Amino acid sequence: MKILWGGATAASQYEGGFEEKKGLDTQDCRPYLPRTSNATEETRLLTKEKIEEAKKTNSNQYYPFRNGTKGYEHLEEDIEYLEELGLDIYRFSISWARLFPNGIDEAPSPEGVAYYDKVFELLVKKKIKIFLTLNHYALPINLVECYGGWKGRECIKYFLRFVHFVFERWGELVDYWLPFNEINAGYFSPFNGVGLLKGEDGYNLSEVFQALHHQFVASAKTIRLAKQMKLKGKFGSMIACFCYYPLTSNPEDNLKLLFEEQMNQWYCMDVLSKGEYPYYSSKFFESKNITLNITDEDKKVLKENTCDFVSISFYTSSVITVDEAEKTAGNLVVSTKNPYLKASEWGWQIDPVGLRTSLHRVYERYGKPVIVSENGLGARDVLTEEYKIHDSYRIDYMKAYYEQAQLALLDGVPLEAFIAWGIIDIVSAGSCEMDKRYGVIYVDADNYGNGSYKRYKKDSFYWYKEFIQRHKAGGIN
Ligand code: BGP
Repeated sequence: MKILWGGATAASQYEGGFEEKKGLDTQDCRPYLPRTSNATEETRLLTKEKIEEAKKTNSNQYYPFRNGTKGYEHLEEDIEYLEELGLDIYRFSISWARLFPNGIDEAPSPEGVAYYDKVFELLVKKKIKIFLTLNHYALPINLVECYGGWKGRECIKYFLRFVHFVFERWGELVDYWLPFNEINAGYFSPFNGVGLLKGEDGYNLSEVFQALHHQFVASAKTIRLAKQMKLKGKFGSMIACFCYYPLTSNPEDNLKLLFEEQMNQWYCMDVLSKGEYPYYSSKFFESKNITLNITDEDKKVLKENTCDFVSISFYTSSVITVDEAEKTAGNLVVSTKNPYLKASEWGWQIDPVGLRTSLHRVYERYGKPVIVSENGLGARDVLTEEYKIHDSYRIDYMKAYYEQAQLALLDGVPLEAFIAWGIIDIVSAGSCEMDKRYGVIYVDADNYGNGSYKRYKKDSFYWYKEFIQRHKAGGIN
């Protein structure tokens, strides 16, 4: 078995093209705030007032997701870079608000349809396989205002309308489908994940879990629709995966780890993969006074439409302790520092071996093919006067993680694809910065949207290209 090597972007972080009759979505309302210790938190916790500000035409905030990295304008050139890299597979997402600006529109916007027609046409022409994320965080803001985001059951109906159109138009062209990006983010980052606004007392957990329930049902109904329409692609679920370690051998650390891992990491995938709520969820709901509206029809649709493959984003691992300990940042979460690991400038602890362990854990738990749908190093790159980017740190990172992924395959984990995150530089989902770059292709833009937006190949571009070629020729590198 050979791993498909890929690269990914997400519509809100990459496309831009805000003026092209696209509807306003949740990501378009997040301003860039210069980073202080809590700036990233600030920008992820949107309130009604902040949305009002974002809707003003004369707001003096800069909203970076409205520009992305101007993929809308650079599409053909970018896909040529992907072809030159030799990518087997490209993961991208469709912007719901580009197709259905208000989320509830009867018919899609012709401009949006024309843009995605072009994306699919180019990828098919270049023979690059397609991994399509139907919803990568961004939700039309109208659905937040009318229904409170995914806590409103109505979102299921409108999501299915959007999905039905995508299936009819491009359904035959997609190899792998993902209804929701990092679905567990709905729990630890409710604005990003399920479009909930933060009230004065924070988030109401019943609403958070009701919203997640609606996404589970939407995901299962998406799979049911695909079966009815006899689509050929495989359907997956995806979580942000962390590989938890207890800080010490104190049994209390280990027990706490078990509970954190269940609710933070496995919960959503347990539902989507096994088709029912896991045994541990009732006790958790009871302890937090969470009440949910789950109908018999919901239960049936979940049971009958589980996913075909499981996928993870893996950047960093987490450490759990019942005691006070030094903290560091992670993918939309805060974790305890691991004394054995180095971290990126953004505090994300680098743990390639943790990836191998996690691939085992995921396969052993679900017994389904596995995909790494995101991995990469967010780093500050320098464009030299000769227009070069010497990112040896990124090459080291990629080598280390890719080696562990291949070892997991040799161990027997059916790893079908490994997809490098942000293959072309894009705006950071967590911190809204341009400075935090993942790409092997550099985009000349800064945190405030200044720059030529020209593309340049980084040293890692040449490294990845050779790696893929070696892999095509002989399997394991
Ligand atoms: C995941 C998201 C991506 C992405 C990545 C890196 O949570 O699915 O959208 O951006 O993490 O995170 P960041 O951009 O915050 O560095």
